Amino acid sequence: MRSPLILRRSDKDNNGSLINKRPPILQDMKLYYIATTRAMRPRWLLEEMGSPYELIHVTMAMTQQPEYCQLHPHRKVPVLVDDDVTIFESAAICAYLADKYPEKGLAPLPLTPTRGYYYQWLFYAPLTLEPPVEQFMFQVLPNLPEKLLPLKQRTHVSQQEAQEWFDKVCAPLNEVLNHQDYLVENRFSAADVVTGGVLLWALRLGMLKADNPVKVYLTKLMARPAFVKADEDFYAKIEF
Ligand SMILES: N[C@@H](CCC(=O)N[C@@H](CS)C(=O)NCC(=O)O)C(=O)O
Repeated sequence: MRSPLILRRSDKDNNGSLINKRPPILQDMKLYYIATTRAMRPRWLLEEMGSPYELIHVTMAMTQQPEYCQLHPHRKVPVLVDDDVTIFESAAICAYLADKYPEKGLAPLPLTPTRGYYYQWLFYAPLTLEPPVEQFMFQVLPNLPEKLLPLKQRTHVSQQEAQEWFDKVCAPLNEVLNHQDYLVENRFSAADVVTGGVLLWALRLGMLKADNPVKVYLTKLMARPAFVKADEDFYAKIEF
């Protein structure tokens, strides 16, 4: 299996420094996808970029095929295949896409102070905001298939504890969004897509109870045409 990010030989000049040989071609992109999952997040970002990509609908059964292991070591979605690069982890895919197409303006430039805040929220979403949402989900959807988390390990946090935990990790977001529309310098970025994807789960699980800045923020994100497109099959029947 290829490592997540491999530079091609042609990407380096004789001194070993990175050069941009040719503009990347978006048609090469393939997103391995199951509706309602975290795969919606990179799909939303691809829609924001407005360029063609191929959505490969897989089922949980298809991820059990031996070949799928070459795409994802834990047989999960999403996976992005971009020419000779294969990447898993939804937030990493979003970061990769935003950097690959800087002209789309979905990430602040590297080595700028703004980039630091962008990283902060990009990592906050899957590492700090999502865990209580996942725990809550395991309580309300106890039959959810998750290969890496056996049922017996899902019950250590009650629904109420997960809610309280979530409210706590939402507080810094409410603080920032109280005076700006987007997380990073008030400009829409891939960090909003990843955060919005987590908050979307929270909303649909009934965890966003108060009419606070986070809820207003999510409502605005959900009105974006790219979001609407990426969310179109939310009510599709999922095959396991
Ligand atoms: N941290 C990973 C999590 C990937 C993940 O757990 N994907 C879920 C769908 S949201 C999956 O494929 N679950 C199938 C299973 O575990 O059987 C990411 O953000 O991409």
